[in-house]
Amino acid sequence: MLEKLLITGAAGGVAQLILPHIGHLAKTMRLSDLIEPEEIPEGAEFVTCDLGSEDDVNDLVAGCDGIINLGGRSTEDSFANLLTPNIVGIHNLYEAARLNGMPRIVQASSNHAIGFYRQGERINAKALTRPDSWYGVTKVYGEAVASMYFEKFGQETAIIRIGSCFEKPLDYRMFATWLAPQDFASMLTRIFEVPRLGCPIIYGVSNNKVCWWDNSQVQYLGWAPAESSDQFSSDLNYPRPSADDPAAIYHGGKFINFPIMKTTTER
Ligand code: NAI
Ligand code: 15L
Repeated sequence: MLEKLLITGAAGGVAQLILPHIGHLAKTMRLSDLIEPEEIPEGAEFVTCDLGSEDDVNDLVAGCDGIINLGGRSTEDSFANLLTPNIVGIHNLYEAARLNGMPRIVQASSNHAIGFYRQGERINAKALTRPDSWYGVTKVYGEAVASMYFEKFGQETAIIRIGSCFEKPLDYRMFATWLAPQDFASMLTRIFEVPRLGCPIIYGVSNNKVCWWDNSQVQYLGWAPAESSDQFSSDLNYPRPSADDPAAIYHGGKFINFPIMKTTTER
């Protein structure tokens, strides 16, 4: 059991879904975000922290022996808006970890790091990245930073290419990409239990009937998802996307067609 587990992005959707299932991981929890979460488990502390502030992130990480990093922009945006949370923030987190005893890190990567693969292709952890958006590029960067800190310093990270972690699938494509919050929680349990983690890439997906991702490279974790999106097939009658819709062609679905977004601060 960990002494103190840090969870960034604690006010976000994924954190709020998994928190009820991961109380057993640590004696105490330190939650952090830009904004206060709706639910804070009893006994947990909350610290407001912008991942873009190197000093604040260093203070945040100090004293923690495990980190689940869920904070950041979680969808496509302009490069300017992605830069601080997803690029600078990752730098700050890994530097803070290096300077504070190298707690094991869980890094929330995304299927959008490999979004340009076609749905007919089943890929494993060795597949080259094929990001489908600037957001996906920031996730590839996060994976690269994790790899560099492992090779250089032995910093362990579980890189999770999360599919779609919601209470239930929200559209037709998510029947293939859905990750049940309970399965994410059981994966986290194994990640913090295994004596040696290394720096594996794990596809965060439940035991869905249709699935494009192969986790055979991480069998050593002893994780097997128990849930399946099939349980919703009689209730959720989402229309099947037409054959020329990216949601029917690519792993990353609609992200493939997102335009390059600009903010007023960019030309
Ligand atoms: P979310 O958008 O609901 O939560 C992200 C949280 O990060 C927010 O509460 C936000 O306030 C916080 N945040 C943003 N900028 C920050 C900054 N500069 N400093 C500190 N905190 C900041 O996202 P969600 O769905 O909870 O996702 C969590 C993580 O998992 C994200 O990294 C996302 O990219 C990743 N992910 C999620 C998937 C999903 O199905 N929900 C799929 C693939 C990846
Ligand atoms: C993600 O990376 C996003 O954070 C989430 O909101 C969903 O869009 C998910 O991917 C998905 O591909 O369904």
